[in-house]
Amino acid sequence: MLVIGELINGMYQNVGKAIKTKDKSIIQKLAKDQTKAGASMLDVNTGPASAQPKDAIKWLVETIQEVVDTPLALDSTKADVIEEGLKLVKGKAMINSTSADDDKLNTLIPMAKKYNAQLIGLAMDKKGIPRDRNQRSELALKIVSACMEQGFPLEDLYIDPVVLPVNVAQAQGVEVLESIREFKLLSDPSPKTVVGLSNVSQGTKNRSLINRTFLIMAVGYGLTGAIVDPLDKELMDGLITAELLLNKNIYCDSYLDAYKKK
Ligand code: THG
Repeated sequence: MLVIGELINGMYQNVGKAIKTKDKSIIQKLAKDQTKAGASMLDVNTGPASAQPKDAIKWLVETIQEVVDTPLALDSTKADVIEEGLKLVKGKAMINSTSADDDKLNTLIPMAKKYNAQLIGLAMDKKGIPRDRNQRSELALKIVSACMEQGFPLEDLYIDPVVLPVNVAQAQGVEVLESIREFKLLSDPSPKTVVGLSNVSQGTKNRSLINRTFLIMAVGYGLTGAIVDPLDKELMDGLITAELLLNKNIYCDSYLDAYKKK
């Protein structure tokens, strides 16, 4: 499972403030702590409020790379902001994300090729958030086809079925789970799958429990990547145990420690 740490996101108050005041210590602590907790990639998002997102992403990438080598997922709806980050990233980066819209696909797939980056394709388009599994698979197929036409390696593609909060979109949970299974049939090799897990619990009172339960279920449906809070120890332990029970890891008595160390 590709574990992507979600905590460097301007949506969080402490991170938004750190970006404004150029406080490196907060960002660098989050980079180190998430990596130590088992994240194998870090999501980097300047947040919706950032007035100068290009400057902000440059500063974030440089600040993070001063203290860790963990690969970065550059998370923005603006292609030019992502490209500013890509220019500075040292290892193999991830573009988070393109939608299924033609203009986005025609900008971000070539960008991913140019910088040899991985790419997340969201199963949504300008018409809005998908209604059910069929609409998600239709949009996912459009993304997979565009990657094939443009010669982008499917090994580097992750499709995101778009997770919605359970308190306002309760029927979408099972649609997302079934989509994860259906996406695997779209190509050979199958596209990988990723979710923004914490979306599912936004606005609820049992965030950690809801996140953990949904993640374990999604692993059962074949999920291969997740943007999560890796500092949630019970979440990480549940994830590692789910993969163990699916025979993806080899059992030993100290498997939790062993798999956290990678
Ligand atoms: N898919 C992809 N990328 C994504 C998402 C996705 N990136 C962003 C997001 N969704 C995943 N990351 C987060 C990060 C934080 C929260 C949810 C998802 C979150 N934040 C608190 C909240 O809104 O309640 C912030 C609270 C605070 O201020 O402390 O829940 O789906 N590809």
